[in-house]
Amino acid sequence: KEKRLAWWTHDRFGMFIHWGLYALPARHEWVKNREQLNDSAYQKYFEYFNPDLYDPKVWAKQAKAAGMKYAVITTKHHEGFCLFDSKFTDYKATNTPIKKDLIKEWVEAFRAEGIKIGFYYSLIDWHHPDFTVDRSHPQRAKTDGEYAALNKGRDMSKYRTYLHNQVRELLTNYGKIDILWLDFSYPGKNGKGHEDWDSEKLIKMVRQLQPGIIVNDRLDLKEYEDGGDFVTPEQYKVAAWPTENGKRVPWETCQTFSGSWGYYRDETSWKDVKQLLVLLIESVSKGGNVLLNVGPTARGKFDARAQSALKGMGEWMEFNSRA
Ligand code: FUL
Repeated sequence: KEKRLAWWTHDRFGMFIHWGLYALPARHEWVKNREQLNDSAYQKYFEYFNPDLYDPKVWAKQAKAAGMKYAVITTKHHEGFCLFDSKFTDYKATNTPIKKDLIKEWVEAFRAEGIKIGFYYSLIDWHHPDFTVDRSHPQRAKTDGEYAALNKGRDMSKYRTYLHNQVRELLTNYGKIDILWLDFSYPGKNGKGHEDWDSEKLIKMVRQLQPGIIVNDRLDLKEYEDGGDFVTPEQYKVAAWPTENGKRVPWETCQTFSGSWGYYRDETSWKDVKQLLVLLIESVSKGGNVLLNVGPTARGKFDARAQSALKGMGEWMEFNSRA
């Protein structure tokens, strides 16, 4: 594990990218859930998804100039929409007006800049017809009877197969992948995420398909032999090097510029460059990594506030001799 993590521990600083249909409403990547939108209300974002200004080469240059050495992009977030071309769904970028596998171009552009490649993939899926409707689903109900009616005909084992198939595609069709960042925000039905997703089998497949890949800790496999390679404290400044059973563990804090992960146009709580640098320095000084998130706009650009924050960090990096 230490050997696998050596480059990552050395590199310390990466870019997170949350991009999906939620960039269109531009008010949080959880918008479907928060506003309890059903599939047909959400469909317009699919029909109008057309990032005409998308040029991942520009993103990659901006990441590199900021001193970032790896990047992790949402291939699918909780909304279920796939930025990549998958055989197992129609709910993907190739079927929107942009008509392209956006992940393919992204991988090529970031690799060309020498940036390591990471895929985020959501274990949760608010679009898949077999995914269980529970209290954390956009279609949540009020009574047990209503839940039973909503879940009639839904078969989580079919979703599980879909999820395994898609992870296999991601780890087969895009060359060497350096990081897999799986995400649940709530631990599945009855708090048994690892059963819903068959996480044990999943991580075995991942290791087999991409020897050398590093995987985060969100598979709900805490008590298992292989629960992933590093822990992922989210949105807080870690006060001391985190430990498990008295041993220091590898960790990475993921952080946003403002609050949401997806593009949120009207958010005004943006951190300034000094806050971001302090976050980075404090994290590194306690043995951690920082994965700093950008939520690109629906047209495929980084917001001007993100660009200037990245530039500010890059100036500091250059001054401190980080190539
Ligand atoms: C959370 C998700 O629910 C957020 O939307 C975001 O992706 C964050 C990194 O992980 O659990």
